[in-house]
Amino acid sequence: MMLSSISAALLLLASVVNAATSNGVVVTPEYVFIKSMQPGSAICRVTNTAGLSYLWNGITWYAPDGTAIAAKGSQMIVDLVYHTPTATQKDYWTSTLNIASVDYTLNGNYTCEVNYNNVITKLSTTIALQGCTMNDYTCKTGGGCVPCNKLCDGIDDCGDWSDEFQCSTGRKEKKREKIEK
Ligand SMILES: [Ca+2]
Repeated sequence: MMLSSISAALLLLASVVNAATSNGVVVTPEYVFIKSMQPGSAICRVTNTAGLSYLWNGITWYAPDGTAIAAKGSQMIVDLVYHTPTATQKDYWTSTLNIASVDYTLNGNYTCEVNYNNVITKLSTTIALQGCTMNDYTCKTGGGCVPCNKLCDGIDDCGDWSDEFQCSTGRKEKKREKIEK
């Protein structure tokens, strides 16, 4: 009994990791909240569903102003790493966007554009300094910011469930109690 409730809680935690997914492409996290002058990063992952050569190189990250990040110099760096298949999963690539230190000028939506087997997929992640605008909710733990439309949507965007607390329906509070037990 004890074990099953623990694994149920773990399953619930695993299902609330922020991620944007489309066409076998995943960008995590969907929101990156960081302190001023701290590094920020997000990962774009592409599963090799069509069995292409490991030499495939079809990931481009774009900065909020629309320029490809490879051309941006030392402040923003992207890589592309091939991961060999295992008995249980297909091979895949990851491209990590690393921003050495973030100031307000670097806040915004970063887009991972994937050209895989003639299908183009674009997924974004939002990188923002901590310290919220009037349109955001400030998380209780860590002070991250969550857009108001992410409040009470059943997803733990803050990481401490504070964006799912004190919701009028009470439905999400039940979910929160489950985790705490
Ligand atoms: Ca939420």
